[in-house]
Amino acid sequence: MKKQAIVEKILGARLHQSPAVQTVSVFSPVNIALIKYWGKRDVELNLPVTNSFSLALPTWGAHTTMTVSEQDELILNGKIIEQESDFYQRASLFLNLFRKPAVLPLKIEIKMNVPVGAGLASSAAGFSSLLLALNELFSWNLTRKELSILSRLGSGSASRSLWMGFVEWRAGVQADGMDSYAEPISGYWEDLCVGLHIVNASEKKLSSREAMQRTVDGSVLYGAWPKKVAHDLTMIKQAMQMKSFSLFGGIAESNALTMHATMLSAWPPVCYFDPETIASMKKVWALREQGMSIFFTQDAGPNLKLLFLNQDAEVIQKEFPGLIVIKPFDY
Ligand code: 2P0
Repeated sequence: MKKQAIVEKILGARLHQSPAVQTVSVFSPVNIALIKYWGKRDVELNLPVTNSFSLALPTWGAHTTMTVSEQDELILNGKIIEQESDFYQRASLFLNLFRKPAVLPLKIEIKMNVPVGAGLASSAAGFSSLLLALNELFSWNLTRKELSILSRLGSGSASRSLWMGFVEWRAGVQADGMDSYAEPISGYWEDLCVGLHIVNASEKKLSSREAMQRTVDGSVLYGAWPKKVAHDLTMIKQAMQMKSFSLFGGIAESNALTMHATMLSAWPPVCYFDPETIASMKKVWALREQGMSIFFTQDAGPNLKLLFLNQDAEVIQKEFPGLIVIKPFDY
């Protein structure tokens, strides 16, 4: 198994250490991709076809407590997760990579303050928090780069959830993915706001993992995606450095729409738009026509993340009742 080989390569003899403490608590933020990760060059190792670029939401994410216990137990927002569920299975497979030679029973309590499985990056925060917790429990002292590589084995986007602010995950070229990890990108943007516009908080029916693969396998438009990402990545970093918000927001929105276009052209088609998603997009476009600087991005779910500057926050909150306004650099 390729994943196990990576874990052994990075942890070496540390893999057989006993826990240094009995319980730890950690936090990982969710990260919103502005230039998306969509498509894998290696499915088992979650190695991406392209780089991606994200922004962390500092106080939103997974608060995870891990305790050495009598038996495995996974509790999400106060609810015991059944062993048969996809989430339990994925988490368990991930944890077992690090529990050698025998499985050390763990009680894991995750408190997630964003809706789970609704395209709000809960898996990124969840898996990175599991790895951060293991790192502390066993006192492995892993570097951020190593944490990023290992979090990726749980969920690709988790590789970006180890920093605040802007982050770029480099696709890398090596077959073992030792050069595929994320790094922080300097750029402080005090006025930048992200608005979580939740139109439907229920769990999606089609996982992003499956949707991504279906797109790579069957979308005639997917061939254009890597070129689009390369262009958008260069441009958005320039826009960030120049603090040109209209350029920045426009690139993010265009990148998200192009990703969804590749999904729509897959067969069977993948569609994460609800009627309310489209209505909200149209509202954003209408506001722009009226001169307001507002853009959106959308992931593998019907909810929108609005991008705007602090000076417009009050007006935008009135236009989108219930909007959760987050200042990514105010922490
Ligand atoms: C992203 N998404 O860049 C993109 C945009 C969804 C849309 O990363 O299979 O849960 O675990 O590597 O990380 C969601 O995919 O997928 C995702 P796996 P993941 O945020």
